[in-house]
Amino acid sequence: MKKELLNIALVGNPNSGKSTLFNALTGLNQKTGNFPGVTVEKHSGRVRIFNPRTSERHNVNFIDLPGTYCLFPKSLDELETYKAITDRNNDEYPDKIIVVADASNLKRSLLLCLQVLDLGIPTVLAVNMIDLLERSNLKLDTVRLAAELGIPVIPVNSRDRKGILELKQALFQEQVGEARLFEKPEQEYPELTEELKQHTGSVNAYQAVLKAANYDLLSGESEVEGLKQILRKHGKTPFSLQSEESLRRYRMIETILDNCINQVTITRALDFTMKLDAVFTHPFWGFIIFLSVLFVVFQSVFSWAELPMDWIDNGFLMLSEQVSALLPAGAVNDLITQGILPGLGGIFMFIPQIAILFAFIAMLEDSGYMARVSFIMDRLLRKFGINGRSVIPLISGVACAVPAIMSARTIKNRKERLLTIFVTPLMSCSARLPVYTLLIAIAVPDQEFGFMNLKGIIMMGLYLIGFIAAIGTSWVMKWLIKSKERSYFIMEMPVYRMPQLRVVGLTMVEKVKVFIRDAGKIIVAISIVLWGLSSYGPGDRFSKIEAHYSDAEVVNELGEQEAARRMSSEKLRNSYAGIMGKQLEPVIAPLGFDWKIGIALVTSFAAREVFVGTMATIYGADGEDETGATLKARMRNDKHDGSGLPVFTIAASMALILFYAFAMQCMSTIAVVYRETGSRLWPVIQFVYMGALAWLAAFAAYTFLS
Ligand SMILES: Nc1nc2c(ncn2[C@@H]2O[C@H](COP(=O)(O)OP(=O)(O)OP(=O)(O)O)[C@@H](O)[C@H]2O)c(=O)[nH]1
Ligand SMILES: [Mg+2]
Repeated sequence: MKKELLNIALVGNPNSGKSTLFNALTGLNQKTGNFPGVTVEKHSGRVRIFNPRTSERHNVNFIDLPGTYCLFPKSLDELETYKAITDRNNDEYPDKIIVVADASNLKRSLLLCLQVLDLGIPTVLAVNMIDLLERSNLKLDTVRLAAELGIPVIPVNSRDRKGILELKQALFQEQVGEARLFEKPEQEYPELTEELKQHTGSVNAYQAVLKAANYDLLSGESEVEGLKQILRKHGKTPFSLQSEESLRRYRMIETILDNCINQVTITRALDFTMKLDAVFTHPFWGFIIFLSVLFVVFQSVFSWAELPMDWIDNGFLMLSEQVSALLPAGAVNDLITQGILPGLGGIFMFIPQIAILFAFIAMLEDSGYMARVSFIMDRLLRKFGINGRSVIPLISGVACAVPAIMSARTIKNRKERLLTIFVTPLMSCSARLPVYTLLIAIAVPDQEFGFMNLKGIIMMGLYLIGFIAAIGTSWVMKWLIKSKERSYFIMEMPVYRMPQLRVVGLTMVEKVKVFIRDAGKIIVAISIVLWGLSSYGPGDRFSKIEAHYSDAEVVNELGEQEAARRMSSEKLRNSYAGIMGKQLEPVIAPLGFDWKIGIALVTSFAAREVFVGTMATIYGADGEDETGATLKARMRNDKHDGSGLPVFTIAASMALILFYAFAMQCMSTIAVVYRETGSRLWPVIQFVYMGALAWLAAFAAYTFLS
């Protein structure tokens, strides 16, 4: 019987260290960060745990949940937690719960803890961040607290993995399961409770009352109607039930804590935090510091990555040459050395930039600075229909729109949440980075202004343009969506912490792995298809071209090299891919794009970064004379068919950059918007809107600059 799977859920206030503890318990690598609302979805992980009492091993499924302040959920992430621990029909309904409390914020943590205890699920209290208490003068009597609550209370430090073993053992202590109940609805309002118990079919009185206090979250029409009537009959509302209960609980908690804590002083961490915040959240200096932080990030992404990027780029070139010499000449050789390897090389050279970008974001998140940015941006964003809560989705959008859109779950106001979801994909994500970098390298000259680099400045400008487009769009949209909900911004400011090298390093490695895997997969597939499409053409076009250019007279006139070059570029133009690109020309010619760019636009609809791989494949298939030249050089030397003018002029490159800045070229984002809004309309509007914006911006840039 003991062999079956035990579900153990981690429940606690936001930012109390649940995910850190989850990682310590399971050895997994869930995302953590020093601001409330990091986890917005439940995650689980299985391990075997040794029970010292019976010497048996148990299969345990630990469940990490989004943070919540109490069991009266106000946002989607809190609702997820509420459902996970109150809905008996869910697969992972917990057999036991670990309440994770932040030791420096015990009072508030205990409110949730008492509510959980009254649900009647066996519970252990983990008092986390005990290191913060130890550093201050505060003494917590955990033995006494355990006696007051009737459950095991284990001090832990999840960050340094202290107390984890004790916590695991406590899960199997006798005491678990004999907790005392705190709310007594049967005494408080006997008749109401009895009716609610009957109506909901719940044996536990508190669960019945909780359901009534949250009836607006239920979906069953008839059940809700019934609950409404019962409450009306007894002169109660969900709000009155919620506030009366919280008041009673806080009174109890005061007494409990008086007995367990010896002295209340400000902790040193808090003191330090207050001093830093005087500057970081200052209405003027706060902004200046934020802008400087951004500046340093972009300059570093650009300059530190330059050297390793060149190494990777050249490494792949050498690899192609080696492989080409090794394999027998023929179609397979061409496919690998002109299709797949250039495609992969084109994208893998961006690993250094992606790694640096993610390392910076991880540091901002882990230090607690992100919450301050939300605070200083709140006033500004309000004018545009969103608020400080939207900062986290917007800034995470710089890494990737998919998790960023999910993090909008913490936004309580529905309208603000929709607006945030709508505009987040306009922020420049890391998939745009390769496209920008390549095009900037082609179009922008190397120039230093003191310690600043022109390319870095343009890159930063592009991020700024993304942000301006996002808030501008939000400003327009705010007039279109109706809402009567009040908007407010409450976010707890966590104490500052030194970012952990391990967390930053792991995030970096993890993100690079995902990037290589995801991009690698699509790029190999697309390179193969694209190579096929660009190496073959309809009918006898190819054989005619070959015949023409192998004619002795033509070869004599042009010279051997030039004839070969013209032949392959003629072939590409007449290949299936070339014909496809040509068909697009009427739409994209006004933007200064030729048919080769047209091909890249088509392939990168699945994901933007495919642009670079496609360019590498196309320019690999074109022009024999330049083998050994990098993609950058080949693109820079490319000429328009008729006029012989360069393809990648400043005007056309800028137009292309802006197109990629605004167009919605990401399947994963479309899918996640659909999932998070539960509507097909939103992703469709977003796709059309961003496409139109992209076209117009590119058109304006091209017309203006040329
Ligand atoms: N000093 C100290 N810091 C900790 C400890 N446990 C976690 N932290 C830090 O607290 C912050 C929050 O940790 P998370 O694990 O993301 O918190 P969470 O409860 O999962 O937060 P949400 O998912 O937002 O609800 C991180 O910066 C952790 O490094 C601890 O025992 N001591
Ligand atoms: Mg978490």
